[in-house]
Amino acid sequence: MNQFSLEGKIALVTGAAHGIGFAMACALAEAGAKVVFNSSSQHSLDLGLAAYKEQGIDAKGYVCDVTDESAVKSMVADIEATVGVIDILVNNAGIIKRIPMEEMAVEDFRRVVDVDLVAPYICAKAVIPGMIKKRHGKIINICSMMSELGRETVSAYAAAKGGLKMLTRNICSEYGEYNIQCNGIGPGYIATEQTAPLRAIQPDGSRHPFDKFIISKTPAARWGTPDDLKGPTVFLASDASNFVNGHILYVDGGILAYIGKQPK
Ligand code: NAP
Ligand code: GCO
Repeated sequence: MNQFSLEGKIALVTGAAHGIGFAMACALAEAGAKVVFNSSSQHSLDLGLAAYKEQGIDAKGYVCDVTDESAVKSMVADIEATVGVIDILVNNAGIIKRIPMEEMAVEDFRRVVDVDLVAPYICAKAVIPGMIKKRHGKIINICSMMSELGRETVSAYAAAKGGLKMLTRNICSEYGEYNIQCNGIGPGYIATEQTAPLRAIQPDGSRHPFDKFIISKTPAARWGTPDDLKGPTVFLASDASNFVNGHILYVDGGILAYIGKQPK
């Protein structure tokens, strides 16, 4: 028996038209799962559907704002009616606003917390009843380096991703007895749209100072790619992790283990 097989499983990956979510959803499909995803707009959904098709994956997509509880409930009800009860939820949709805390509007802070923390709660709440009935479920919350570390300008994001780490442990605590495992993945610095501003080539053609900073802070000496998240996602979605619960798996090229490059 292949403990990593996801044959017959149904996976909902939020915000998976592109970036990390897309790579994780492709990995789940490659392991045998039926993939369902959502986007925040029709335009992004259409691009996502075309991208899955190009990979030979028959994914089902919805336009759904994950912060809207009634929209999430309708999406989950439709998935259950047309595809089946969800076995795997990956809470991936997320945003960041890089603004010094004293300049940030409270509405911006609230929006980040809404998308990055409240929405994973809304989505988990919507799928847990089906998982309880099935006595099987895997919930994977996409956390961050900022679940452990702070840095200038990302107060709301760090607060939300730190909260998401604790929501992960709480879902594990509350629903572990129903054979539901809730774990987190904490990606390091991954080259996607979200981090593009931190890697932008400077007007004089040089690399962004933050880009150099990240390389020096990462023992692997590179940015991660969305594909680096594929194996960890399949592991946490599969029977191979049935006794792994409430854990955050950091996939960071070693950032959290490292004090940084010593001066020469
Ligand atoms: P990305 O390319 O910007 O993708 C973010 C996704 O979230 C998009 O698909 C977007 O939908 C979706 N989304 C945002 N707000 C939404 C809403 N209200 N409703 C529904 N969907 C929404 O970012 P990424 O780098 O792949 O990040 C994915 C996740 O990993 C995020 O949670 C992020 O915080 C986390 N993360 C990223 C890194 C990194 O270095 N890149 C590191 C650690 C953690 P659309 O399809 O409409 O665009
Ligand atoms: C930032 C980055 C991070 C990463 C990631 C780190 O501005 O510091 O965007 O937040 O996206 O979440 O794990």
